[in-house]
Amino acid sequence: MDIEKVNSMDFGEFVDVFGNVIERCPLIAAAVWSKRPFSGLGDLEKHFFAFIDGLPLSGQEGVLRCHPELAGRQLPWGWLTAESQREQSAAGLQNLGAAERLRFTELTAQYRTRFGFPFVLAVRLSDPAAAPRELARRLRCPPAQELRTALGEVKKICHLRLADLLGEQP
Ligand code: 2AL
Repeated sequence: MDIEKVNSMDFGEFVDVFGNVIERCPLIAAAVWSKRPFSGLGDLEKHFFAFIDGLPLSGQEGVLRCHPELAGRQLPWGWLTAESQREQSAAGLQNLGAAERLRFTELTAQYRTRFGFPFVLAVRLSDPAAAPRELARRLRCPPAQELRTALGEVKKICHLRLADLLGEQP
């Protein structure tokens, strides 16, 4: 799909196509539609990112809370969005050994308790061995810093999903 096609979309089509580039946040796509025309992928994603950056803290935490937990076990496919399902499956977290999986699940629970939102990582840019290490490292970060890191991961996921939709190299 090229950018002319994107610019020609009516509101409903745009939200249908881009409604999940930020996980479970079609409202953001609904707002971004007003910013067209877009000159390309970079311009389009800039508006998604600006919307997130402009949210109050409660809204930014809300965006993070819309993400499913990363699963180090057999995934409950039913409640994952198609994009999330593909990404988590490709990440191979379910291939972790039993002890690593248990540790990963424990750490994700600790992370949610500490920060109040789920651990978010752009898993397509990571590998199964790196994800638990990254989780353990980020668990020790100060909350304000971790919020910025987590939103950065949301933006990476958004970039990859937009690149897929536009048929571009990420
Ligand atoms: C996800 C997801 O659904 N896709 C991805 O790359 N990361 N979720 C998460 N909690 O990090």
